[in-house]
Amino acid sequence: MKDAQPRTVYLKDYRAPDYLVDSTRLHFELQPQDTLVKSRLQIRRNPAAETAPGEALPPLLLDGVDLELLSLSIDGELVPASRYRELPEGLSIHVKNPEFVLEIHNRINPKDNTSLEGLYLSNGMYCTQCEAEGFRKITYYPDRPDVMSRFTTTIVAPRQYPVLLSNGNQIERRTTEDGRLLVTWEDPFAKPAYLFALVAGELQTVEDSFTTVSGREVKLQIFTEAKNIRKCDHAMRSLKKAMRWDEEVYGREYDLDIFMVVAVDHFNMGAMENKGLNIFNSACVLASPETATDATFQRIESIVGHEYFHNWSGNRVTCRDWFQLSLKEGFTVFRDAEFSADMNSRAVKRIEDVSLLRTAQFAEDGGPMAHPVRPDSYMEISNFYTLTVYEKGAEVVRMIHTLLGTEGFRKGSDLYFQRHDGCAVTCEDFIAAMEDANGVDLTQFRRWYSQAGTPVLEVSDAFDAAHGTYALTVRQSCPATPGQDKKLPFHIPLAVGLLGADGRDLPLDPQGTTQKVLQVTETEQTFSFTGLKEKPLPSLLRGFSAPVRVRYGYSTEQLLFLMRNDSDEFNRWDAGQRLAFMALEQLQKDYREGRDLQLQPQLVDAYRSVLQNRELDPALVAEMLALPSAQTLAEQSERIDAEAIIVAREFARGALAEALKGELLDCYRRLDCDKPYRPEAADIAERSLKNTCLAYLCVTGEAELLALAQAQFENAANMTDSAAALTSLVNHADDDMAKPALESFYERWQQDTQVVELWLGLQSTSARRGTLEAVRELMQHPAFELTNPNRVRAVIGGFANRNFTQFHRADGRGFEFLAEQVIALDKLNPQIAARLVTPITRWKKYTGELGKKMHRALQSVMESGKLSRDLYEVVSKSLV
Ligand code: 0A1
Ligand code: ZN
Repeated sequence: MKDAQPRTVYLKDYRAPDYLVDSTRLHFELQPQDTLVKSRLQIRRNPAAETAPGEALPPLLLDGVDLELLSLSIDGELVPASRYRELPEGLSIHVKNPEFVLEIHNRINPKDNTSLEGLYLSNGMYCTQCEAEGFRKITYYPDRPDVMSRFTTTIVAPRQYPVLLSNGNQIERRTTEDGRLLVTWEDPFAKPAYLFALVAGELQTVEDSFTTVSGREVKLQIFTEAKNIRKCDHAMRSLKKAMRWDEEVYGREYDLDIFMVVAVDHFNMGAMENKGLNIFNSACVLASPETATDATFQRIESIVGHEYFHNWSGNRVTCRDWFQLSLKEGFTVFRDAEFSADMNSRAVKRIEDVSLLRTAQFAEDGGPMAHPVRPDSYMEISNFYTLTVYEKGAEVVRMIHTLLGTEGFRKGSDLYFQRHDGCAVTCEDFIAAMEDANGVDLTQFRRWYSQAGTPVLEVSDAFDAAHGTYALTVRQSCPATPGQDKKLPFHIPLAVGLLGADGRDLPLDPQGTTQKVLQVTETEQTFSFTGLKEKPLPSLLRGFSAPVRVRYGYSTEQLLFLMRNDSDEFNRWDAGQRLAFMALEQLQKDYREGRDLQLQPQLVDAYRSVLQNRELDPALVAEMLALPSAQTLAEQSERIDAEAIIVAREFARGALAEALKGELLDCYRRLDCDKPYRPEAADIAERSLKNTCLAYLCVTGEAELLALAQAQFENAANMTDSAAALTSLVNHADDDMAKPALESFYERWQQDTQVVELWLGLQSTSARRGTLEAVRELMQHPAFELTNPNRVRAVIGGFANRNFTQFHRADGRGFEFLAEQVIALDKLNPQIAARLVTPITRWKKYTGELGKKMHRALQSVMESGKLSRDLYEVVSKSLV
């Protein structure tokens, strides 16, 4: 292979393609190390290309990586070597006519392809991953999303592969003269190469059907290895729900006669929306009550929805170039979040999403890889499948929804789909459709797409008792990010309510409205409310109406009041988080200054009343009882003092557990019942609260309480309860108790891929001392495989991302370990290596020796030799 060179691609350099491909005919003869690919492309000069008329025809540029070129012909004649050039990552072909047929034969090696891009083997099954730039690892092609073509695909394979799949409809299936199976698929919709897919294997299928709103019957199929066939029901149910929801909420109907989903064990991401043939990481589609937790059930529902929704937001209307990635991803994440909110508890879904955004996306936005929702440059596009593009992108779409209202937003999305169906477009086109359908001006709002960084709102207020007016003053700012020193003010929808002394929402106008969305557009702005008899307490950024930080000098009493009374459930939770954050800050300070630690009694009382509140949704209670994670505390600190964070948080958890033991036990006992398992919101909520109580109880380390976990572990009839109990034992019981539990769990589940992954993750995230050594040992376990991203994420990712305590051990060994693994992985799978390195790229924010050790570990990666383009981009940008 020719090594990928560092290069930077800029949005400003975008040019329309010189040539279009009207049809693409592919022919595969599958062999593990020697797959033959023949492609026949009907090519034509792009009338919209930007070269002047009369100019000579430009060369045809094709992308190609890790390919062996066998032959090249144009209109039936072999192209002589003098008419084309091999480039480091493709071909440049001299062109004589504005229209021609190009035929290419090349060879690839799926078996040795550990990058999991292009065509590869996973447990003996062939599968593909082409987004973003994987198709170029299959054959030479203009591998860019604005080249859309009609694909016909023939697959020829030995008879051990009875299932041969590709996009669209199957139009031919026969045995060849030499006894192989030949199947042809035709996709009637033009699509970019990144949506191409091929699967071949010995697979079983679960079938169902869905009748669309206009009465068309669609065949639904989920393909997996035989052993997983009983784990497909939940995904199938989720798929049908998603199909109905998209018809009802967006008026979008499915467009092919068949929709297929395939589960594969080796996959870099969660899943992929290939037209009519979604390919899923098996962890994101397979579930049964005995083997999957509630969290997994919910994740599957949302990912199945996400990929299905892409059929319109991504496939029918796709991206012009990869800088527009959030066009499809931000919009589709917003769609899947609303779907999940409609299927489950809206408030809890919002809390989970905002927690992720605040910990991980805010950290990204404040780190060395910060970039706008629509980046302006990249070295390797795979590095931009980020929380910013996905989650912040979804928040940006949500803000448009908030600004336009449900109906206005629907008018906008209808116009967007109508205008751009079958086209490759930009974020600008999306906003323009929203504007045009509603007669609004979103000029300033567009800055959310071009400016990086998390804005800060500083809010202050004043009450004029004589006139009954209340003034809220909002100042916005946004920290500098790489390449962007100064920012212009954003257009921020700030949802607010005002609480009276009785805890009720005050009317904000004569109509009695109790919540308003303030349009914050200037650096400093004052909003007035009239007709008030008393100074109200503001409830700010309700429902997290914008991805910003809000600063307002709430007192402890005011936060307690909001926690009890706010009509906005999200803000009730958020008040609790702020309160806990203040308490934890104080503890950190006390620890640093050598004082005795003591938890604020008000916090304990607040948690007690939450725990005893039988009116709240138990899932919300569970969320409210959870202290902000160490990661969240780190993100919110100006400089991260890892040791102080760990000590403060552990102390607070211990103090809460001790003080609330009785109430926790009552609650645990009340909810600990034998119900048949259903992954429904109400039951999930109860299990969530019960297991939150159990976790606190085990923090005490008391034998009787650990015995509860032991008993739950032994008797659990579902994986949620079993895994929760085992987690508590692993974190808090001594070896005599924890080890046998871990062993028996493995013994029982060793044949189950998904449960083994859970088992690995549960150990790598253990807060006990010695986890690093245990992790090194786990890497020697037969269940570990460096070429399987799920195993890598469970063991190495779990340790580096979800084990703050042990990863940040004072001797820096955690960082050294990560650096070592990243270096090794880069040779196998650059995408995974580049993602995995993230925790040590944030070295600048750490105080003292730890920051230095982290920096040294990162440097060791850079100095280890030649890095992939993926890893090079992340490491080089983080060292400056
Ligand atoms: N479009 C997919 C995400 C995806 C991106 C890249 C992949 O391979 C490198 C795989 C999947 C989604 O949003 O679900
Ligand atoms: Zn997506």
